[in-house]
Amino acid sequence: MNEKHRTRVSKRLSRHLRHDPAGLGLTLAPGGWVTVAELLAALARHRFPVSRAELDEVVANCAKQRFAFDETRTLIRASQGHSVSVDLELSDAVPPEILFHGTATRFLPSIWAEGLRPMKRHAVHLSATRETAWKVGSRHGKPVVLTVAAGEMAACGHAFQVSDNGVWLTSAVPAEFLAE
Ligand code: HQG
Repeated sequence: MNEKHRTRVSKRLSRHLRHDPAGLGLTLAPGGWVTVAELLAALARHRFPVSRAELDEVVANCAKQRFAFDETRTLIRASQGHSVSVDLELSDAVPPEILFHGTATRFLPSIWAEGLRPMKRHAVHLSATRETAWKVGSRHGKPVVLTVAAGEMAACGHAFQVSDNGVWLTSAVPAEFLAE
């Protein structure tokens, strides 16, 4: 499989496992899981055939580890990034003292006014490193990295979870916990 095709398959998986399972006639089970067999059958029905070996290759080669199998390797899910309402059934975790959020400068006025909101996703996504946050912010325009006082937030009762691929999730970040 060449890289171009891997990227096509990965984008298609993101679309259906994060945003539009119904477009393939799928429903995400609790945890965000679908069975691999149903996913592959649905993709084939929609003229996008992917073999099990190709799926394994895409999951293994994704630099951001966007997708994960369960321990039986019969279920698959997106590790984060969902816009459909989903309970990933992740346990609450104690965040590091500081986390980072990369965004575009044009969003700052609104962010200072109302804090970070999940917007179209099910949670606010936070990065463990400034570098990753910078890359995330660059996707939206002129990047800026905000620091999030995650330790203080946790002490105030805000819950955090960490996805299988190391992205920190929380439902909202009030502006008082943010700094530029
Ligand atoms: C911004 C990628 C105005 C927020 C990445 C962001 C990540 C506000 C944008 C994952 C706001 C939403 C998620 C407010 C937040 N007013 N703008 N109150 N609150 N925003 O794409 O965090 O490559 O939904 O700052 O690596 O950029 O897809 O979220 O700029 O982990 O695997 O609204 O997606 O992963 O944008 O990215 P997004 P995100 P993948």
